[in-house]
Amino acid sequence: MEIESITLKMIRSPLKSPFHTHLETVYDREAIIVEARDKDGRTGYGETVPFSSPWYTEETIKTCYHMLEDFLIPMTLSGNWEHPNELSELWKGIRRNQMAKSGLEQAIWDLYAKQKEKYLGRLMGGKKQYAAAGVVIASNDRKEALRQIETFSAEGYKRYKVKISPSSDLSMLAAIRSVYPDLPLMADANSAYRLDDTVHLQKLDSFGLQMIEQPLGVDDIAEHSLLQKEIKTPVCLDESICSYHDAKSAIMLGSCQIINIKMARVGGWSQAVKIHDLCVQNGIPVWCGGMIEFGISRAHNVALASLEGFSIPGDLSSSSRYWEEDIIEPDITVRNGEVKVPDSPGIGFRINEKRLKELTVYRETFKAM
Ligand code: OSB
Ligand code: MG
Repeated sequence: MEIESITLKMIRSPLKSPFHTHLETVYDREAIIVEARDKDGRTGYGETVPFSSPWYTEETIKTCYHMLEDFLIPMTLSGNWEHPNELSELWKGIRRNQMAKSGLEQAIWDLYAKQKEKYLGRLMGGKKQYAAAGVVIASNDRKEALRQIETFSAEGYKRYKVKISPSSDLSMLAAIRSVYPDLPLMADANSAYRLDDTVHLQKLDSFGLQMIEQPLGVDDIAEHSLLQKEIKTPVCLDESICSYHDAKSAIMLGSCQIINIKMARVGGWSQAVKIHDLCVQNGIPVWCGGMIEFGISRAHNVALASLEGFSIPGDLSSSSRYWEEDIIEPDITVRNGEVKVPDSPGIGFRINEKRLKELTVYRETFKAM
């Protein structure tokens, strides 16, 4: 594959409302849009989605920019490769830095799919016409959380995820269950508990949660296996799964019953699909996790969620959940709890160039020699 140039656009936008977790409250979002162009002027788009500070993973917008500018882009423009499938191998000398790799790999896959005139999701083996959508309630205020559930239920979301921590979990879940006894509900702990909290976590079994996401350490696999044996609620791993090897270890040890696949956290499309296939072989249902991202990343997620193993609704909320105006057209919209999977070439959405330009604070183009 020949790539003429790669452009990085740093974008910034406030969220419509603050996103609260026990680790951080996010008010503004930055991202690096990656544009890969071929000699015929076709452009593929990717989105690099770390946060501005390293509270969720170790990567940040600046570390990603550094990795892209100084290593990944020069290697890709000068490297000897034919197919986007070979990028993981080309980049294997660069340890981790999954989110930086993911944004660039996405742009190249989108370009490749556009060259082949195929929808990217289909090219990756996706067959679904609709992807089931869930939404995240991220407020520490119980009244506000209930208000959000009521607002979002107009779109018929098929799964509601609430952020929890030891100080607020029981009161928050009891408040939600008293109003919505049958709501498809799950809880995301973002690593707020220790194995010593097992007795406390057993109390959450009575809330009929679909799962508890990442209760223990961000890089733990072994202790989750011990915890899963003591609680009835299925454990789902998020932060702990950064590679195929992590997923394999978690499955071997029985550390979880469900895996959240975030393309950005595992280094892009090829790794995400490999983990998906492993989970399907082992009977582990997966769902597509979100990163409070802009539309380009969400479009890649919709394509990923069109694969058969994504049998649980993902973090695929509508553009209007976070943004006054998104950078893609049309918006991502959720109807009756589903996003229609597009079928036009590449990511299947156009770019809202005017909005993208408004949000761009810095841009740089790298050309092949
Ligand atoms: O743990 O899944 C998480 C957002 C930022 C960082 C971590 C997480 C999240 C979410 C997804 O919960 C929210 C979304 O994109 O809708
Ligand atoms: Mg999570």
